[in-house]
Amino acid sequence: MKKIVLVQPNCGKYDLYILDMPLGLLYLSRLLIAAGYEVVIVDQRILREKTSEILTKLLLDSSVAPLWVGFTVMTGEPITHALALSKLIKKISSTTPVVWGGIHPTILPEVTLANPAIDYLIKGPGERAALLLSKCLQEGGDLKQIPGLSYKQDEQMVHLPRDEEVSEQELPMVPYHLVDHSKYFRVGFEKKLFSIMTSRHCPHQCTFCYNSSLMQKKPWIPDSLEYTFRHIDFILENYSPEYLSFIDDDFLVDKKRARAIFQYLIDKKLPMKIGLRGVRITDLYRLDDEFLDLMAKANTVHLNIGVESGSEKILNLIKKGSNPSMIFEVNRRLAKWPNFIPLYNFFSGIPAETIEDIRLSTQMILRLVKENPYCQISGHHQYTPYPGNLLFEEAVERGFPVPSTLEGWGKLHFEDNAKNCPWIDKKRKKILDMIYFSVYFVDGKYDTYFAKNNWSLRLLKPAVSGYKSIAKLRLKYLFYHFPLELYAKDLFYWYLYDRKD
Ligand code: B12
Repeated sequence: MKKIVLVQPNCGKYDLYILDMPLGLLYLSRLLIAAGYEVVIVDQRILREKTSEILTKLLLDSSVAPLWVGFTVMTGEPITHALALSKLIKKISSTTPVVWGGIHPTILPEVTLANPAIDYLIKGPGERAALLLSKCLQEGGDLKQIPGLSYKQDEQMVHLPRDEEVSEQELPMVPYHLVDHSKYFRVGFEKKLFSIMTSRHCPHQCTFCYNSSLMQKKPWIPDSLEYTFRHIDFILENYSPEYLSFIDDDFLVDKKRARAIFQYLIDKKLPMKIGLRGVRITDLYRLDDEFLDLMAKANTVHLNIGVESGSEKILNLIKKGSNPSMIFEVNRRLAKWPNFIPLYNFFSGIPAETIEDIRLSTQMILRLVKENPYCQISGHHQYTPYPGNLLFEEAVERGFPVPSTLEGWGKLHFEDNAKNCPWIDKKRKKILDMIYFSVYFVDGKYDTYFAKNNWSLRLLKPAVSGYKSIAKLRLKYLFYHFPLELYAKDLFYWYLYDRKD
């Protein structure tokens, strides 16, 4: 039977701290495997510089040359890596079809397919489409029958409407065995970390999120409880993880359903810890103590919460549905359960934001860590206009230079995108760069994550503790002069990441 190679490209500096399982590729493989195709997943974040060599070997293997090579691609740096590897494939074997899927090709099919290294792309859910495409490429057939497919014909592009979401119950179990799960980690988390998804999409309409885009706008689709329990059991029985990370966009939409899942986990009586990647302040606000108790009993540790801003004006503008007093109240309540580690995410730099709004965010950060010693600030990122959502249109009106090529989209970095936003002047950019760095030092992150299992980082502990007070002062006064630590950071990343590229 034919072989299909699926590639997870590098994501960026993120890969030094977080390597999540490539669920997009694993989900995609289900029907392919059931139909008898051999699927090989190549994860560049793990293989690093060996990736090109391995792809070359796979392409030149004359006994089973791949039927096609697929890439899963998010906007930003993953594009650069996926494109370089796609070009390599075309160079070695110009007849092997290169197929892109995932969020970026879904939202911007035209500019993606315009690149000569890409033959096909699939928009939206890929399971059925990938199987139909494989059959067409192997046996011939009508490409027009493949939902979500975009392809080139007579120098024109054809874009077919995307597939409906497939019900999980109708699909085979995710073939997790295709990856070596011991390689996936989050710095400072339990070693045997496993990702699981139990629902798709989100019922809310935050204007900066892909869920507000016309391409993605879908109702929230939960897996049935029966299927979710079967899915959890399958993972527990085969992989016995020490940590289960629920990557759902919004895990607490349906309180009754979430309660049943927590109760199921409690009944299992396992030491395994739980992390929730998508939790909203508005959901937590309506939970009573009894529910939070249940979550704690289920060993829930990390709650990844998009706070976004400390300014009520900005929260209203981005349609978050929360407000600062709600945020403070939720934080104080969560502090009553020492095993909860709320991870708060912020971002800054949308056109309507003033210095005063930024100050409200940094003041909020300082107050959150003061009122809850267990909470951590995951990051204060720089607003990156990801295409397709409502806020993107506004950024374009305000002069955001929309990249016209795939290479251009690959140059967007959420760490320092302020430089691409014409409404952000030099001084504000310096402030945002400083905040981006300082927030990593205002909480217990260094001790609990970075220095936990690393003796060389433990040696730096006195310096890091000393810097904590400076970081807090920087945030309090938005003091951005003498940015010596930023030079040190650049050197650190150059040594660990850029040097190797
Ligand atoms: C896990 C995750 C990550 C992981 C890495 C993901 C990975 N593959 O390893 C990490 C933590 C590194 C990460 C980082 C970031 N992420 Co992220 N992440 C996610 C998350 C929560 C889940 C992805 C996932 O596994 N989904 C489950 C699978 C089953 O769904 P899927 O990927 O869509 O796959 C289906 C289809 O798309 C298609 N498909 C997918 N790949 C392919 C390939 C082929 C060939 C084909 C045919 C089809 C196909 O078929 C699949 C099955 O139906 C999504 C949100 C979400 N719910 O998707 C955000 C999301 C992808 N992330 C997002 C963002 C913005 C980021 C960050 C910038 C956030 C930040 N500030 O931290 C960084 C950026 C990293 C970078 N340098 O670019 C945005 C992407 C927006 C965009 N336009 O790209 C999303 C959509 C979240 C959001 N709400 O906006 N992320």
